[in-house]
Amino acid sequence: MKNKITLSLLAFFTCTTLAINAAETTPSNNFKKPESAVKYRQSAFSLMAYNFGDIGAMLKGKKPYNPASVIIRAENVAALSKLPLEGFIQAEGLDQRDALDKIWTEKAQFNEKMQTLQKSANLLVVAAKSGDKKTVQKAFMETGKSCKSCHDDYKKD
Ligand code: ASC
Repeated sequence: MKNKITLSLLAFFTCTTLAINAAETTPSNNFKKPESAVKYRQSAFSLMAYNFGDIGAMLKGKKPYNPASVIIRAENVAALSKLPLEGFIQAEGLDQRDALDKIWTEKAQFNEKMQTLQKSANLLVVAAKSGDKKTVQKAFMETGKSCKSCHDDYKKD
């Protein structure tokens, strides 16, 4: 009985702590003006494309394949993939650049796609650390698919 109570308490505190940590990972935004949000997300996407693109260049043989560089690039992509979502805000008269309006009416689906990107980028890090080029190739394609899936639905072409 005592053990059961201890376990329940432990489960309760663990869940509460996890919930608090999850809330901490999505800070409320600190943009001074709405345009800064657009700039922020576009910068994150640019940096992601640069780092992701370099893995692509190595996989395609456009430059020598360097497993240590792939790990660094993949870690950068994974960290950067957490950033853009914060920059998707709505404001009166804000030029949303290449973001389609339906992002706002389908925000839950959009958020989910951003999470899929984050998950695939995390798997790209795992793949990179395996040191196996074929595994990296597969994870790279999966991450690229996550990018494309969101572009197809939510990006002006
Ligand atoms: C890239 C890049 C993207 C994605 C996308 C994948 O290298 O800049 O936006 O991959 O093209 O389909």
